[in-house]
Amino acid sequence: MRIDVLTLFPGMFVGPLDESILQRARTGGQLDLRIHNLRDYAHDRHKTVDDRPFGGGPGMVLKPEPLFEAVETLTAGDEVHVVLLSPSGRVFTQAVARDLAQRRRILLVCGSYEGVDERVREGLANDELSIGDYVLTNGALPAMVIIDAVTRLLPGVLGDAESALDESFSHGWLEYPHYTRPAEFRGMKVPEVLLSGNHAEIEKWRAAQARKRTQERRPDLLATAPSLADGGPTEPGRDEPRATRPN
Ligand code: 9D3
Repeated sequence: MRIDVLTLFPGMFVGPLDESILQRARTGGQLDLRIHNLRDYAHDRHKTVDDRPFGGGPGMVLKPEPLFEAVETLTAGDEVHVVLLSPSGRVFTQAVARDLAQRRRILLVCGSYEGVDERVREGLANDELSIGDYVLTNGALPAMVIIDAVTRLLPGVLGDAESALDESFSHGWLEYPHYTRPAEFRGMKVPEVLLSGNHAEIEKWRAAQARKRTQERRPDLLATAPSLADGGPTEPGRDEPRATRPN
C-alpha cells in the first residue's frame, strides 16, 4: 500500500515511523510511505500557505491554492483516497482502519491549528477524520496514529503468531488479566485457577474477568459486544464506517 502525507511539519514524521513494525513494513515493501511538505507547493516569494479569515476573527486559515496543487500533483492519473485530518472529522476507529487498509493508495492531508479553507473539504477530500475528542496542535500525530493502525493490518506485516493473537482479542471486550512467572512476586500471587491446568475453568475465569473489567471501565462497549451465549466472537457492529464521499 502507498500512503502519502501532506504536512507543514515533515520533521515530526522522522523517528516514529522508522522503528519497530512500521520500519519492517517499509523495508519489506508492504508500506510505501511518502512525506510531503505543503510549503513546497506555495509559489509566492514568501511561500505563503495561510491567510486571514474572511469575515474576521482570530487566527489564520490554510489557503486553498497550495493544498489543491499538492493534492492534484500527488494524485494525478491515479485513484487515491484523500483523507483530511481535522478535529471536525468523524472519529477514527478500528473499523475505519480496516476500511483504509483495503485501499491501494491513500493521501493524508494534515490540518493545522489554523483550520483549512472549506473548499478543501468540498473539493478535495473524500473523507474527514479525527482521532478523538482532544485538541492537538496539528494533524501530524493523528496521521502517524492512522498510519500505525492501518499498516499492521496490511497482508504480511504481522507474523502468523501476532495475527492469531490479534484475532483472539477481536471480540469487543477489554482484555482479561495476564500473568507470567514468577507465581508470586512481592507478595502478589497469580490467581490459583491459572496454575490449575484446568483449561475449561481458565476459559470461564478469563471471560468473567474480561466482562467485569469492560463493565467497570468501558460499559459503552458492552452495548454491542457479543456475549458468549450469543455464540462467541463476532465483529461488533457499533463502529462500522459510514459511507465516504467519492470525488
Ligand atoms: C479548537 C478550535 N480550533 C482552533 C482554532 C480548531 C482546531 C483546529 C485544528 C484545533 C486543533 C487543530 C489541530 N488538530 C488537528 O488538526 C487534528 C486533530 C485534533 O486536534 N484532535 C484529534 N484529531 C485530530 S485530526 C487533526
